Amino acid sequence: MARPKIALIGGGQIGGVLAQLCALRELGDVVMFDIVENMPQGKTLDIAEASPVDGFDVSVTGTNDYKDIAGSDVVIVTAGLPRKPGMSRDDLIGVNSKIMTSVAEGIRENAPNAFVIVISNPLDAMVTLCQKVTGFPSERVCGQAGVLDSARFAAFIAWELGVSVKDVTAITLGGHGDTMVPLVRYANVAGIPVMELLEQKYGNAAKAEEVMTAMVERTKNAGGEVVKLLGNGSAFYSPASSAVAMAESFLKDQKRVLPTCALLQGQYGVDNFYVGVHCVIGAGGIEKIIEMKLDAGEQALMDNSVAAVKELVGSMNL
Ligand code: A3D
Repeated sequence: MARPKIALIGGGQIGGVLAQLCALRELGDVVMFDIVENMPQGKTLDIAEASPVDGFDVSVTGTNDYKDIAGSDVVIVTAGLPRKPGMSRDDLIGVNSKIMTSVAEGIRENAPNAFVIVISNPLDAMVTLCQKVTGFPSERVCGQAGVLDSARFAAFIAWELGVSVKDVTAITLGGHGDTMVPLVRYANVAGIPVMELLEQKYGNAAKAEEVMTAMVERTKNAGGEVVKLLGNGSAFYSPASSAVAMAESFLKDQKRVLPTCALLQGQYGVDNFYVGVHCVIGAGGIEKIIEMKLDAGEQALMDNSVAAVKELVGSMNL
């Protein structure tokens, strides 16, 4: 049986880590496309030459020709500019919309059956544009943001409580911006509510609340924290890992429940907008959108986040 084929559109910081992770996990043959001549060929040659050391039997190649992505099962899009210190993700919308339009046309013409995962920012707008231009069914076009935002929230909780990251479940819903919604009530360690553990640690509810609020704020600003420290460019290891988890769930039909930017059709009272929600990802793509029961406070935060997404997407005049 032929190996699956994974196309990476954009061979920059995230694209490079994506290629290496896909190869190390032998998820399939990797083709990296970029408009910069020779760069994707050079980057993938470098990764491929490590194959005898790392022991992966997949091909990793680079190209400047969309024809080479033909037959791809999965396409992961990182083409576009990253933000610089002081910029918001939304500041990228003008330049990245143009790039996304050309990328989506390339995917539509050359990989019409692929499952597409968008990472380019501003995420909620770029995935909307990608789906519009490709015309693919919404179960085959989604965005990566929630896996990463939730991973960041989980990491902060694990570090605070001194427990394994493997035992922490943390959920972030909504848009991939300042209004994202880390769900405190659902955060748990091996089934135990995080608030309960914080209260045990600090001996009083007020301090537990204060510590949780700080972790929620850090989660919302986590992308910016990395941008500021790097000084040039944005996070790239963790976004790549997050998208690979989504691609793997699709390719292996794992049916993982992952926070995903998906097209809502009535869920959470939202019609026809891409928003971060829990989804089942399997061989059918976005096989199911799970609507969680939110309390009034959580729903208000979700509404606020959805309003921000609507304003952002509306500014593209699609
Ligand atoms: P970078 O290292 O600049 O790579 C982007 C690549 O896109 C470059 O190699 C460009 O040559 C290439 N490119 C530009 N125009 C085109 C085009 N028309 N066709 C194909 N390729 C093109 O950036 P990066 O890898 O650090 O980030 C990529 C994107 O992901 C940016 O928009 C970031 O803001 C975004 N990002 C998203 C997240 C999420 O969690 C959603 C996290 C971090 C970064």
